[in-house]
Amino acid sequence: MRKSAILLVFSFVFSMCVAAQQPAATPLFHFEEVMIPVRDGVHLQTVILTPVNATEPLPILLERTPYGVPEKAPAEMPARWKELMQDGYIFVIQNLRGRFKSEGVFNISSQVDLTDPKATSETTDAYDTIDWLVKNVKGNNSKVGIFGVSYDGLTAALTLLHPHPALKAISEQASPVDQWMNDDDHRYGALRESYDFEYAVMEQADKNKNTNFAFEIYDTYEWYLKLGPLSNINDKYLHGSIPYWNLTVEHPDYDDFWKKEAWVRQLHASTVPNLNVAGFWDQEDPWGPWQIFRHAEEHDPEHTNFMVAGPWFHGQWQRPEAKSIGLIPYGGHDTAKEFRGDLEAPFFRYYLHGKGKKPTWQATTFQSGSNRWRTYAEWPPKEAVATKLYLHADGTLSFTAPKDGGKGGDYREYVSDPANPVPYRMRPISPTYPAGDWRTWEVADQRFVDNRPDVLTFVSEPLDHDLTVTGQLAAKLFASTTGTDSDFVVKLIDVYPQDAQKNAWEPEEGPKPGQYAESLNGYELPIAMEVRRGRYLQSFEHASALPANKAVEWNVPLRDHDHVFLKGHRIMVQIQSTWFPIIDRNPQKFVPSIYQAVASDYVKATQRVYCSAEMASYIELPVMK
Ligand code: PG9
Repeated sequence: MRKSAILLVFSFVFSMCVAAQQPAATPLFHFEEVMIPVRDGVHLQTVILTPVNATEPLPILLERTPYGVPEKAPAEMPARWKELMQDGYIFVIQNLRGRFKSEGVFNISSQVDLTDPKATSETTDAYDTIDWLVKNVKGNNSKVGIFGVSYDGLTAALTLLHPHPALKAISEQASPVDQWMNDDDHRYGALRESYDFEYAVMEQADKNKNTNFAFEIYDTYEWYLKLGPLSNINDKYLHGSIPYWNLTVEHPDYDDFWKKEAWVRQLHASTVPNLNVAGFWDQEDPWGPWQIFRHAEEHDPEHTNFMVAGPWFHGQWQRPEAKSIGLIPYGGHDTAKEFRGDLEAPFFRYYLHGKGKKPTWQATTFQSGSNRWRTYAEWPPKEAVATKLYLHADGTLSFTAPKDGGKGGDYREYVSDPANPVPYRMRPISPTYPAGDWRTWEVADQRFVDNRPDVLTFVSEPLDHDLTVTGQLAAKLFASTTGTDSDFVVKLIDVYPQDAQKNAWEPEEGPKPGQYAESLNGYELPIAMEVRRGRYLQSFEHASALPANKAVEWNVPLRDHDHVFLKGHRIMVQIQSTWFPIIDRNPQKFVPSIYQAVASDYVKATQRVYCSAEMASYIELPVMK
């Protein structure tokens, strides 16, 4: 396998390392690199950036990353620090154990055992690092904050389990919490094939760099299809060389390994003030921050647990600007600058500088559709009423329950063929990280699958008023399969009117290739999408076969959202049984472990979704009154 370094993968981390094109007149930071010792004698490579113009002791803002620390001080202020630097911080960035010059072994799975005094983890490494920093960094005010996005958010969040007394504020942003249940690697046990495999290679193929797997075919849809059964990943390519992939394969079910990895199960209180941040269209970790928020809510007498969410892709709020996602504009707002200036900086100012005011809200969102910031005294807001949007057999959607003998019969059906799976985004599907199209796939116009016979579409009449949906969404299906295992994918979609973008037909500068295809007219914007895997409907711990040809109930959680379906828009639901290669193909025949399935196990199945009075299928929407 050819390995090549990726330079721009996590640009929110690296922008500060490499952004400088023109040297500033005076340096902004003193740069120091140290090796910080932790309890088992391992030393962690750490960079300390102290503002040259500091006039008083400053708090430390720590970031712990597997992706590499800066090699020199930034010559220009990184965009993501600008708002923070109005208050002044000493920035400290550390490579996790086993990455780059940090000693020890890197584990992608974050197991934390606080009962074993000898065990080390990202929780203990952070604790020991903070202890060292407050004692050794010149000019610090003995207060530390920790923050970061994604893996860096995870390492921030893990400090909640045993915070150092000097740790006064955390902002975990897009942290995963349980990689079997959701986020990067699985969805309720269904493997996120392309992500899990490509990420494990990226972080474990070479300690000293981030490695892109060298696909010999550009369209990874074709590559994964040709790959065949999952066992071929090790047999043909990795040969057991990537520990995290081996662990994934060895633990198909929700066993003790994954339960220990699910660190959030140990969190039952708000232990340190924490600003949780989530993206509604986060293509990697949309779920974890909400779980951290909910677990900390179990005991939060001081009200120090906060939630911020917006219509962002993974980490978009830390980009230099965020005025749109894909083709969807944010109504003139630069939501990244507004997030940092009005939410993140004041949060750290209050807890680390002792200035300003504590947030009065529990949740703040940038609501999509209406494009405005909203604050909520509690989440989910009490005003939201669970409302059922029913699927009808004639392909319509409405708030009226189906009646017996309704138009179109009792069900709709399609044939799901693992040899011809539905792509999760328009082909060609480039390798996950190197190209930018991965970031915005969750807002891709779903018209690209409209004509497939294995995708069911249900659509409402145009709305006669705005419909605001705030809180947790879910789908409940009655569905059957002729197979003995199966997946159901549910997509809730906001369909724009045909004249949404009035000038799209006559662009001022003249039509460009592809321009009409990119119009918002009739756009099918996914609001929520999720998959459930039949073998785990009864139990996550013990996979079991589905009864063939029998309708069973499928609960498909669709996460937290805050969206306004505008007047004139229509609501659509799409249902399908493959979503490839983001989700591996279900053989549709029950086998004890899909990692051991052979090619002949992958069979066609006929899927039925029921829409009768007895077996009504619906989406549950938290509608704001
Ligand atoms: N989503 C990535 C990740 C986080 C934590 C564990 C594994 C992967 C990331 O962007 O860092």
